[in-house]
Amino acid sequence: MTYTFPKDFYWGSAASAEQTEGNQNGKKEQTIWDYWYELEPNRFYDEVGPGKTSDFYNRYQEDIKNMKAFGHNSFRMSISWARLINKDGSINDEAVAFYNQVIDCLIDHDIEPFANLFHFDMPMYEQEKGGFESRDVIEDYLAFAKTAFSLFADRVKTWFTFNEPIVPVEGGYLYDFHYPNVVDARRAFQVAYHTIVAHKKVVKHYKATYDGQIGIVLNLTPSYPRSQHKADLEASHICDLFFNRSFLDPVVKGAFPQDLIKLLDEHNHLPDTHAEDAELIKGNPIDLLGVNYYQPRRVKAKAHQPNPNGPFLPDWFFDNYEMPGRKMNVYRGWEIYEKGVYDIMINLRDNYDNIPSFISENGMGVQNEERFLKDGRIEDDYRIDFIAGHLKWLHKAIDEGCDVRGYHLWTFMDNWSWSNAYKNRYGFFSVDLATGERTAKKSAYWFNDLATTNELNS
Ligand code: BGP
Repeated sequence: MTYTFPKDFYWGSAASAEQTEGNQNGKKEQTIWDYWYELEPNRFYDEVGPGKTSDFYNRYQEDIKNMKAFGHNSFRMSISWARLINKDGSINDEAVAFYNQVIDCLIDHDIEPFANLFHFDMPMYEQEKGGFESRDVIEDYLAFAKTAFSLFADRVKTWFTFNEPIVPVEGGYLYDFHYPNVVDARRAFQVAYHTIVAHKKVVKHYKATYDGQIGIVLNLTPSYPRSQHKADLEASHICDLFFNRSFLDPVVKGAFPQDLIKLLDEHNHLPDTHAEDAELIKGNPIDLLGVNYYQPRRVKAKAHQPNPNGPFLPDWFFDNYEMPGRKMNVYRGWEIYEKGVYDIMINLRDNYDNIPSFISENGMGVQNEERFLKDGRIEDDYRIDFIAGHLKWLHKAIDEGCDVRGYHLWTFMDNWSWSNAYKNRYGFFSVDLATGERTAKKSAYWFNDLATTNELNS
């Protein structure tokens, strides 16, 4: 069967600054990752930190050439705040030169640059002020965004304020997998709230000043209940409120879900707000939503009542559910549920005004991928099946009227991934970490056919 995708569909991949550039390359301030790795290297897989990346900083020309040779018409990068803005607030000219070269190189290769302003990489000098717990940091982020726009928006026409903004909230303030390793829901909700205010301020400024498109990238994990029983449905509803709608509703609809406000109020966990925020949040909608989708969440009613004296956490209200027979990516331990992309898009069509969107990350992480090496190339048929499976459902969503503009894989070449370092490989290209040599996997060739014909044959 042949599935034809809309004309001008974005085909490409995504990456982020901290995960690819190499923190030792060029002048750059420390991020929370650089700092945390120095502090606790044992919290990182194999004790590998952000100094050992795929070295995009020095090899971007080769990588962009490969992107072109393998079907990319677009690529999402991120601009590192800690690289662009020095601790004293001045602009780092070396960073300006680097990002100019990367952007120009992409354009020379007919690849549309998508630029994201924040991908988990808070500068340490901002974290010392409290990170997004502090309102002052919102203003600093706005200043950074203004600088990035003034330098690059003449050529970059698609911008994102944040990648998966809920992840630093979960990792840094609820579940201890990002610095500053706080476990405190009140502080977490304050960070989330300020992130949304920061997003809105940047969108407002961009729209008043530039003519491109601006959006945000959210990891939408549809929440499926174990059964249709009331308690399971309620558990799933609350999970959805916390992990999807907390960001999706304000950025698209301009309002937090009433049920979420009520719940936080009942538990005395509403964040501090300023009166002028209401107007800002109500307005300033995005133009384009990036959807990162890896796996669904399956939940059930809580088996035991939480200890009312224990720390308040979203999972007071639901338990995770391991559905028997679910399909797994056994190489990463995540569920594979291709129909999830369809459910997300139908929800956006029906409940979010059919906001223009695209899949900004989807991908299959594989541990010890060398085991699939054959004659010098990784034969990643499982990744081809994974992408094709999701694309079929995406195609069905498009057929049914969803405004889906593209598909980006996570990621172009195997890269360093936060505290998981190089545990899970996701790329179209493998990278020899000793020599830096890149080798296209089988999926890269397959993707090239798909992207250049705009047709999936499967
Ligand atoms: C996404 C992030 C990426 C990347 C990916 C893979 O949530 O946006 O930055 O890290 O997850 O994650 P992991 O390596 O943990 O499997």
